[in-house]
Amino acid sequence: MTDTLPTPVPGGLDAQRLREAYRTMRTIRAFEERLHEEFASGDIPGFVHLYAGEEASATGVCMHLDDRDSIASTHRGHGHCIAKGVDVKAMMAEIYGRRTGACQGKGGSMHIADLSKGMLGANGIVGGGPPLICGTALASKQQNTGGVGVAFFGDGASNQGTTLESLNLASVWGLPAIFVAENNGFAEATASAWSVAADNIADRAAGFGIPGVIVDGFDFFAVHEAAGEAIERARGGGGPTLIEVKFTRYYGHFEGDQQSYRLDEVKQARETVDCLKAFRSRVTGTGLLDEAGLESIDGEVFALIDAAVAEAKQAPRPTRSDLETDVYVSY
Ligand SMILES: Cc1ncc(C[n+]2csc(CCOP(=O)(O)OP(=O)(O)O)c2C)c(N)n1
Repeated sequence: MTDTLPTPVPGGLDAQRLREAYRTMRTIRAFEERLHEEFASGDIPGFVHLYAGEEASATGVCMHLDDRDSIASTHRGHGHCIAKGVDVKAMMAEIYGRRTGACQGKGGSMHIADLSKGMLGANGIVGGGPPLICGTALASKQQNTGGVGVAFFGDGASNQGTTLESLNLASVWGLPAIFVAENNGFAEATASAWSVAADNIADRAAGFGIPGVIVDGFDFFAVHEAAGEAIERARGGGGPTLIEVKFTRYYGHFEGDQQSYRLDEVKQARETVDCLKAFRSRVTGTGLLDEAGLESIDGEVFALIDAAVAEAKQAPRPTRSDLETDVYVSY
């Protein structure tokens, strides 16, 4: 297969960028599926919330971002971290609570951060991310860096005062901020159809005088296109956008959740609309990439995840004296 593409490329992406998109989504899926198995063995401390099923959102958005840009995440943050370029081995070690982890093993799954990558942190506080992004977007605007801030948050978080206040501030200050509402249908066991007072979260954008867009979260290309428009507008001084991404999460709210509140929607989604399957069929069907190339990416990703788990299990745990480091920041 050559890099000469015979058919129109979706989203204007060339073969290399398409491979990148696939690798990111595959890495997130493999990371999460492996954690699902490993968590059951009891070696991983704390809570783990998996992002499997939602890969197209983090990937489609973060492919437009660079080092000037920052993102704020949620308790379901592994996918956002991977898509923003956080080292996968450091993430795995962090989740295992090891000293080699992204935060020296002190944060765990819900607090992975890497400021050098503009990843402000996974966040255990529902609705904690949007205010952070108003801060970084204001800084980008004042310093004229061209950078944007992206807040990912769930349907549950869309009802938090912090999120609504942030939408208002971002609008009145004309901030280069993008709000990505990841509506996976549930906040813990509460259906968004019951708890969100609007047909669509994106409809709320009108109340803040900003554009609101709804996208199919299983379709990487739809997310990529909507995010591209919003980010370009924000970089050009056009202010914030609210994007609602609709999909389903493949696992429970947290690992161990019995999921008695839902039926067979996951099985159906995996079979019919899965983002990786849809991506594969779109790019191979049009002759842009071939199956062999995608399978070799799969192999590389699985080897990376194997190595990440093996190294994390071998790595030392933080010591008692580590409790006293990284408490204060020196400027
Ligand atoms: C301020 C706050 N309230 C409640 C919780 C408990 N809690 C953790 S996750 C969660 C549900 C969040 O749902 P959503 O925002 O839709 O994200 P999802 O889990 O679906 O990705 C809740 C209520 C919390 N962590 N923080």
